[in-house]
Amino acid sequence: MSARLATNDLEAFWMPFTANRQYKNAPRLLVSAERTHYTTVDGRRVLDGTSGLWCVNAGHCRPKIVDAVRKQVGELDFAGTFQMGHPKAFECASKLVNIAPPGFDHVFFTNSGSESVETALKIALAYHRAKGNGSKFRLIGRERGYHGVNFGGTSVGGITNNRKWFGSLLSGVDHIRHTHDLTRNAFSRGAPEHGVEFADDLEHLIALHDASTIAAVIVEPVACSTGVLIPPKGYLQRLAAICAKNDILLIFDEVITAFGRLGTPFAADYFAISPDIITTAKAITNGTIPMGAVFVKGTIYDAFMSGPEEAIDFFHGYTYSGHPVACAASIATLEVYKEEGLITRASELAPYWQNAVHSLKGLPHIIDIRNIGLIGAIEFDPVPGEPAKRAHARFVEAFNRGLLVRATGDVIALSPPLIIEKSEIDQLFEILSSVLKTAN
Ligand code: PXG
Repeated sequence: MSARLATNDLEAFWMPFTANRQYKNAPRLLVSAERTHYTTVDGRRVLDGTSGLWCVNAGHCRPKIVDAVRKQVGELDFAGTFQMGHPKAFECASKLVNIAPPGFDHVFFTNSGSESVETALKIALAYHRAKGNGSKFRLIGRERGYHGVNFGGTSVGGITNNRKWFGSLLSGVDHIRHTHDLTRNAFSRGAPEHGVEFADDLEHLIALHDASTIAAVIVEPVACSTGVLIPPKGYLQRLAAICAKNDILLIFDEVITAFGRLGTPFAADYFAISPDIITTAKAITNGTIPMGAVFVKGTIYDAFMSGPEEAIDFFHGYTYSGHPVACAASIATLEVYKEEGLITRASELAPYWQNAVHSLKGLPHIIDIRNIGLIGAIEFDPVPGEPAKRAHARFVEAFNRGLLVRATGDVIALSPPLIIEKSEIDQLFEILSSVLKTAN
């Protein structure tokens, strides 16, 4: 352990989603970053194959964003947005709706993906009530879905470990099945052929609960945290049609897919689907400052504007909704995305990326490879009785060899910054294949 580490006790920080004791026995510490690379505490350069945690889409420490943050924090460090305002929040919201899919002309600011999800669920419930449909109270999620860690998101989420510790969660929640079907779809390139009928699960829940009790369905267009599940062809379209027919709001949780991950501004654009609400966070500020935003259509916003003008229209908000520094970071981020064509760059790189990801086929223990946009996933057969061990070992070894990947269950997920060059994609897969060849 370096002298610098020895003087810093690692105990105090209870790390999130981490095996704390294992980590603290053999820590991995990052001390700086630039563009596509991190530097470790011992001075090694590590290629960032995950854009931090799926958020640093323009690459690290981009001067325009850094300068905007520096300037803002010295000019207006904080101003609330409850019955008050500051120009950057309005400017940021306007710029965001300018790149949003058609009809999404309003933005509610939050500070994270989890808060965006809570906000979206509350908007859905309150919307129906405002329209006189207060009996629509049920929220439908999907198995293996990840919608953050607060109680609403945990309730509609579908990852067993994230749920089972936390009691009864929200009432009035049900789930449709996930779409992962390796028997029919293993090694699909892009969207898998089979599984459109999984969307019909929603019809079954409507038959069970009645549409008059269902407020909203929330799904990730591409379910990333659970190990990258790509929607089967036609699946999202069918889900959207069932929602529209039954006055059920469709919420796309785009915390990962928004801002260019698939090569379009939003996944809604990529799949040519118009949901009712879109949740975002992460790349909205390029990961620089915590921020989230919920995009809604005018029809939803207007439903809240029907009471007396002096009455608060939505009893919800955060101290830091529209924080000036976050807004400055987001405005600068959107400029960088625009100047460098990053919102669509993944579509240019996608064919090259797809070939690179699938070139790993045949290496030991790989049971599936998946890709879409600038996302890739490699699934391993689990070590019997020790789920997640295989992917974790590969993650550690890749880090030791200069590559950051994300291990989740028995899947390694890849999502590099959208500025990555083809030569760096080659490097990424050279390191990864050398790891996969040798690991047990
Ligand atoms: N919704 C989705 C779809 C997400 O992916 C959240 C909500 C919650 O966002 P916050 O900002 O509250 O964490 C997420 C977050 C991973 C990983 O490696 C994914 C997330 C977070 C951390 C790690 O898969 N997604």
